[in-house]
Amino acid sequence: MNRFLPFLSLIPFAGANLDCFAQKPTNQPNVVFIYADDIGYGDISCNGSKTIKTPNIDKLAAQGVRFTNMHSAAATCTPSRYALLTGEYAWRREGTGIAAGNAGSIIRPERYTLADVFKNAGYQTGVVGKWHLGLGDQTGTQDWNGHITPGPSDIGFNYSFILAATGDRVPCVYVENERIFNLDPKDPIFVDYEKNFDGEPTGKLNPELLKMHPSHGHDMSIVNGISRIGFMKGGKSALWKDEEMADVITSKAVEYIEKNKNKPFFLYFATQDAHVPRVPNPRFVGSSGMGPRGDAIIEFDWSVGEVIRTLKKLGLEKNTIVVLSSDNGPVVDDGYKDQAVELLGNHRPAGDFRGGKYSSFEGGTRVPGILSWPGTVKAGVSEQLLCQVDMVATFAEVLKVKLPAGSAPDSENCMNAWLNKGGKGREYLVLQNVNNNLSIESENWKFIAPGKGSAYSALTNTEFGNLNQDQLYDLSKDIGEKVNVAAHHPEVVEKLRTKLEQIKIAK
Ligand code: NG6
Ligand code: CA
Repeated sequence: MNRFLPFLSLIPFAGANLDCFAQKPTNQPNVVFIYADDIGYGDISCNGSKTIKTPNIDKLAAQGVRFTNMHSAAATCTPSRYALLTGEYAWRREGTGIAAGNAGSIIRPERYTLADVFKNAGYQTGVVGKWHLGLGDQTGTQDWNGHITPGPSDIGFNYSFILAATGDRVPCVYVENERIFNLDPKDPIFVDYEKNFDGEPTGKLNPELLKMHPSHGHDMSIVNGISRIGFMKGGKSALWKDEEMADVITSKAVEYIEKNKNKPFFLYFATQDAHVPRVPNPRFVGSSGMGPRGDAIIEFDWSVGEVIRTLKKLGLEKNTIVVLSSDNGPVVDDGYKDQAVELLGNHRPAGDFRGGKYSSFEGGTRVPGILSWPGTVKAGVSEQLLCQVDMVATFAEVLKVKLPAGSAPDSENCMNAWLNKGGKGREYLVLQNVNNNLSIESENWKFIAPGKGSAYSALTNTEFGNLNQDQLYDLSKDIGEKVNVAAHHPEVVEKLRTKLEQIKIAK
């Protein structure tokens, strides 16, 4: 029998085999995940913003599925990103709170990640933009002038071009494949989160050197006329210019797509817009009429447009899934005097939701959510309860990758909801605010467990949602979480409290 096989394969299947080479099999779509920073549900026009216009995002939503109940797993960046990449709720792990710029790698090399799912399916995997998950082995011990390891390559990414942490934290440099980009070895870089370096100016002592002033915090080392969190010196040729950041990372994302156009690829493109400091490129300044925050959202929309334009140009549009979301809800004053408060006008960054970044209320985690896969995913709007923590299990299902035992413990396969095939989203979802207080949602009920921490921050003008008593909201009638109905529905409170306790001890 065997001796006929070579002959057989040449004749009847020859055409099919050639097709296979000409086109990637459709079970290997490219995936681009665009992750905004601090952009709220109500900041984009397809979600109802009348003030800020986001035509590129709107187009993506119109050709795909727009989710109205998509959540980041937490109301701040690091735990949301941790959950996204590992499929594990961050509150299960110590050390997953908002990371300092010199934090060690929070996701350890042995961890199975979203990038590994793609790698196991034979994909190229790249990350471009904001990282904020720590680098190197331990806090403060990185070799910033050498190989900063472990890093993204140890958790599944075979290309990385990232900000070490965030725009407002030192070191203010890009890191490409775990080495500082454009670093002159004759001008090494030094980083410290406890004390300043002798003779180096700070925002606190030298406000005359600043082009943007802090409103709270952010008064340490000055880079590009903006004072940051943490101290650094040296590395002059490597220092970023905030005005160019969107251009730099968008061009790296575009380059990555172009380079990998003939292979299946996964690109995690995490923009810095609209996190502080908000310093959009001069060509966007004034475009929103709302100051730097609005302009940064328009700049983000431009980045989205560049990615889509590139996919179209390369003929990859139909074979690429684009997912867009944000790492937490919006905040207006997050530490710089950038006129975001004064120029807000009628704009409502969180839409109809209460609270925002840092908060247990919906504004903290209910974020923009869009998935587009032209020709495969039917356009529409989905109200299913979804969370980014499910990307690991969901994309493992899309790609038919088997997850190793024990990996991604909180990630649920919601493929038929994400691909708008009529599938259900989550039955239960646990969410985390800035104080690590937990809430649980199910079937339009939202239970916020009693927790410590202040109810309100005057600095950021945010309601955190902390209270030392039960809170229950009926989201089917009260999307703005105005009326605490815990006393009227003790059975729902007990059911959700019990479920939350079970989820906490499980895994
Ligand atoms: C806060 C910062 C805020 C922002 C946030 C993290 C101060 C006063 N505030 O501590 O500006 O950086 O951390 O944001 O320092 S996140 O989106 O990366 O989680
Ligand atoms: Ca964020």
